Amino acid sequence: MNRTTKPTLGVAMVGYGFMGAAHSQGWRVAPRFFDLDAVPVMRTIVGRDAERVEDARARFGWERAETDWRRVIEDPDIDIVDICTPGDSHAEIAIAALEAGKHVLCEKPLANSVDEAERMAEAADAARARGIRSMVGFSYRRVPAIGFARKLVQDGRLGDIRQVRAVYLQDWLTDEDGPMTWRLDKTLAGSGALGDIGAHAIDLVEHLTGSRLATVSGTLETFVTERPLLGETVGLSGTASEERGRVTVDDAAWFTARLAGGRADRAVGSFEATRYATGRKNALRVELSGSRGAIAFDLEAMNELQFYDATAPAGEQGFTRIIVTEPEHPYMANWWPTGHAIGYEHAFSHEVVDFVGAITSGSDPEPSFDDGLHVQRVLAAVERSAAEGSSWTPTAP
Ligand code: SOE
Repeated sequence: MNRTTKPTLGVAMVGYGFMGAAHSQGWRVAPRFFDLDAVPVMRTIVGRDAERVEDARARFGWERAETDWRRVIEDPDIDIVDICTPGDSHAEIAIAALEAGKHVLCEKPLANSVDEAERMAEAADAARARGIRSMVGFSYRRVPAIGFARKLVQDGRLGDIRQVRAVYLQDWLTDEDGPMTWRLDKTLAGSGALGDIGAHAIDLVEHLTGSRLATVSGTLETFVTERPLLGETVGLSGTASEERGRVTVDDAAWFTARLAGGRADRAVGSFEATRYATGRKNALRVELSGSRGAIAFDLEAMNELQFYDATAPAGEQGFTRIIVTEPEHPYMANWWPTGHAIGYEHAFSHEVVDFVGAITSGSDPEPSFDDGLHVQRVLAAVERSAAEGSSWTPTAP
């Protein structure tokens, strides 16, 4: 099909912060590098501040700017609603969009509470019956090294996975005078490091192994309970104002888990999520230890995967550093010649490719809102366990 004769899908994106920038890049670039069966058209960007959203529109290349998300829900030119707002508005926007027949891509974590996530999953089920698709933006599933690792697991190259280790380490809160941002406010973010980055670690382990975290036991900690209020946003943080506010979320979360089903049935796992890991900028690390082999991944070296083949002759065993930049690796054939690396933003293009692919082929994209609901239940179980003194807490309803 010629690009100019392909059907189009009108996209509206709600939110224009860090994630709005990343998603804009995904929508813009994906149809230029991948042969999609429908071309997404960046119609409308939505944000509450008229001046800022207009600025974002011009910078990211959207056709129109709106200050009320309800306008795009009513707009017949919009087929897809992409939600990049803080978690407190996910449920309301997603449910309204699904009921209006729009496909919905929603940033992670799916919601701020299990109750909201349940209502979103119900709306997604009802919409699915009408051919409307929904997906959660756990973008790291779309890193080629993760796709490749998953294939090794599925092909049985690790055998039975007995132990998993997953950490997500950042350090942008180590400065005690760093200002409050929405990510430190429970009413906006739902939780702290646990939901913001721990959710990625949970999703990635479940995606790689096909297993579920069935019970958890955890602890949460808030090191700095008061911070200056935010002046101007800069990156993840910003400038400080004179006034101070209370931090209402965890700074760090640790938990252990027992897994069930999939390749890591009856495995045990340890998880850590923190924004106080001095010197670690964006280190999402996952290690899976199995009866036939092991893998280790670190997002700070995202084009690499470490693979240990325990079936190799004894004298030749050792972790092999595989550079995941070959056309044989997931998504890579559409980018650069062999050996040329990709970066953080590419995962958002891959997310668009997979979401549009599901819409045009009439299949269900993953992670589904049900998957997002399950992650929400794990987060809630960790919080309950921490409140009750690290007791073993089931994640099932
Ligand atoms: C901030 O901690 C953050 O931007 C997360 O919100 C994202 O999900 C992660 O991709 C990078 O870090």
